[in-house]
Amino acid sequence: MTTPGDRLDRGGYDLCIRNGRIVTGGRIVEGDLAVHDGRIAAIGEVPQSCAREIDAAGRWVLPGGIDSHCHVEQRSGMGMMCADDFYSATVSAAFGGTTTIIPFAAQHRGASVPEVLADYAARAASKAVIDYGFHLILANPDEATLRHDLPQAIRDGITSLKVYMTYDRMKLDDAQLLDVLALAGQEGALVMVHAENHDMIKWLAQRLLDRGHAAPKFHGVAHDPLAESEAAYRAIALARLVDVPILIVHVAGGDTVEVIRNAQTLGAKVLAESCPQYLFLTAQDMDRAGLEGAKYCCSPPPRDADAQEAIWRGLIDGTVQTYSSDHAPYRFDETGKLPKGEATTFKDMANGVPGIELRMPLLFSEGFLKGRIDIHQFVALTATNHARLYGLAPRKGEISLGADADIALWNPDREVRISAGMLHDNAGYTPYEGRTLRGWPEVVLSRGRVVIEDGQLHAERGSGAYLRRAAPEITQRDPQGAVAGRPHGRVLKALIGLDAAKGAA
Ligand code: DUC
Ligand code: ZN
Ligand code: ZN
Repeated sequence: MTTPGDRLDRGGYDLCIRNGRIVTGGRIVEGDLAVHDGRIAAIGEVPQSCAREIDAAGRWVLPGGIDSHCHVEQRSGMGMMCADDFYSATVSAAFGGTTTIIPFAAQHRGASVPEVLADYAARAASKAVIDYGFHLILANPDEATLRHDLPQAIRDGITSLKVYMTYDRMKLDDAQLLDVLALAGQEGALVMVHAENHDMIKWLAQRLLDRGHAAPKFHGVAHDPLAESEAAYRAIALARLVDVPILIVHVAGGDTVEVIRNAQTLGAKVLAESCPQYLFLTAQDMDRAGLEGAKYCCSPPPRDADAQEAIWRGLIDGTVQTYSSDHAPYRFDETGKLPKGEATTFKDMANGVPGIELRMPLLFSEGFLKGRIDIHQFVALTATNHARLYGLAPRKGEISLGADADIALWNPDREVRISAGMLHDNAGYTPYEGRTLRGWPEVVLSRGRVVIEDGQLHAERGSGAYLRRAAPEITQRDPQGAVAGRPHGRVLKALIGLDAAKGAA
């Protein structure tokens, strides 16, 4: 039980949140929380008065969310620029209860990793209003990158990378994936994989287009669930071959959840992420009049009600550890969804949906308040697990003494009818238009600063801080150096020279 003694500092505090329902360390504490110098300084009873007091009666006091998958000021694999910059994306995130984002610094072929990282760092520093780190998207794992640039980036705190198994401009073949995985294993980075079988999609898409099936709904047909589950299985096999953890991003299909669960049962270090679009949208949403369905096209695409149930089960039983937005905002015009106007086919349009602001409200309303998950699962899926997996714990993602005071006060009774006009991103539409959600993050703190209150932003452009991340916990090597579930793994690793990897026993 937290007592009045649970505090870092007995002096006057900068801010106190009073009478809230605080979720901390797997418990619910009814009481107060004090903030000092941007950090959580006391939890429980706070008898002192504070420079600023906030009454949280009837409110849940939760860690601010961490969105570990969002695309900001990024050119996509298809070459299109997304609609949000680091200002609009972080403002939108904060209004939705998120206080940390980890977007991507995206390498395209021909660009060097240091150039890419410097470019994203400069753009974010002058605009972000909440804290942020970066994953690196790696499209060109050549010798120089693998030997020098990538290890340097990882040591500089970019401790996770995303690789693609599809998209002509981004895709790595299996040998390249093995190179990246082996290097990540040596350096203690986590590899995130966009798992879709490129040739299956390309082959299906061409046959569909040849027959005149060009409408947005055919995006869902071309990106068959088997393309996803086959690639996930293959990515996991590649990762197991070199005994390196892997995280499958944006899991959409029920078969893919099953593939991941089976691998985990075998002892493989496989992690997974899913997103609102796979819980709250289906393929039917892409089947709307004209090109309207393009607003719901992302990759992998939303599937059906059975797949939604499978994703819920995966989130509930721990097969899927993180719930991210995969915010990929493209406007419904020639810059994104409609590059060829009325003649745009499903193959031409940018893939992605906006969701950075509604990610948490959707899960709070439809997951927590409707009883599918409890409040601790909500916190783990939206914040704590992201911090642990991406090297930000215990500073971020939890309410604990000494952690950054990144906090959201949720009013569980407030009903909000969703419309694009109330949101703060630049997509210009929302796939969740017209839905009514219950529960809303009314006050949001970032490092103790009140950044959202009374529906207003109170943070300066550029006041967010860059987060140099530690190694993800999962990438710490198994002390036995064995490949989980594969007894001959040690012999193989000795033969291929991976047993001498840094950090191995
Ligand atoms: N992959 C993503 O991660 N986001 C949007 C589209 C895509 O292909
Ligand atoms: Zn992806
Ligand atoms: Zn994405």
